[in-house]
Amino acid sequence: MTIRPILTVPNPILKQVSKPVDAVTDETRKLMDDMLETMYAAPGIGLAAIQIGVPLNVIVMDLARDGEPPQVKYFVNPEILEEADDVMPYDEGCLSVPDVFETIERPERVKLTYLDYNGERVTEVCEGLYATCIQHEMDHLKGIVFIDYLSRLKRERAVKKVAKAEKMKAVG
Ligand code: K1U
Ligand code: ZN
Repeated sequence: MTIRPILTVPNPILKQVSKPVDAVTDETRKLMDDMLETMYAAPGIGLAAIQIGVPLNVIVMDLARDGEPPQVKYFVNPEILEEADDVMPYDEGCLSVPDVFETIERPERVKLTYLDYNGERVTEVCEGLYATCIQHEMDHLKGIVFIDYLSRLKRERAVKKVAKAEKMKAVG
């Protein structure tokens, strides 16, 4: 498994719309393995393939808290079938916008269908953080980053903060 670099805003690749996967193959599984390793190393609780520069509809997630056994989930070609009218606010972060957290409201429950690691179809209802995280990750597949929901001022401030932190990292 390989840890791959995570793209950060304002990289234009993050704006790309990802494409469906034709079939879940060993190549797809290798991508998912690398994504999981990359997500754990960051560390994060979710990752979309476009965040490592691969424009495919693939997401990995593990919402287990410290000390809990892993709850790894793999999503290929996820689709939301239904969403609740009620919304839930959550202080979201994003590995592509490091050290920026903002409250975003999303439907608190969604019905989801996707292919798993073995290419089997799964349809389930998710709620709470699971619902928030899958919607955040599915936004990445559409080229949307959570700061796109903020005011222009807040978004530009977030992008500047990331650029400044990366400049500082580069000069050591
Ligand atoms: O960049 C990403 O898409 C991953 C992102 C997922 C997410 C977090 C919160 C709300 C919605 C989606 C992250 O994982 S940010 C890092 C994070 O939340 C975290 C990191 C370590 C421990 C616990 C949480
Ligand atoms: Zn994100």
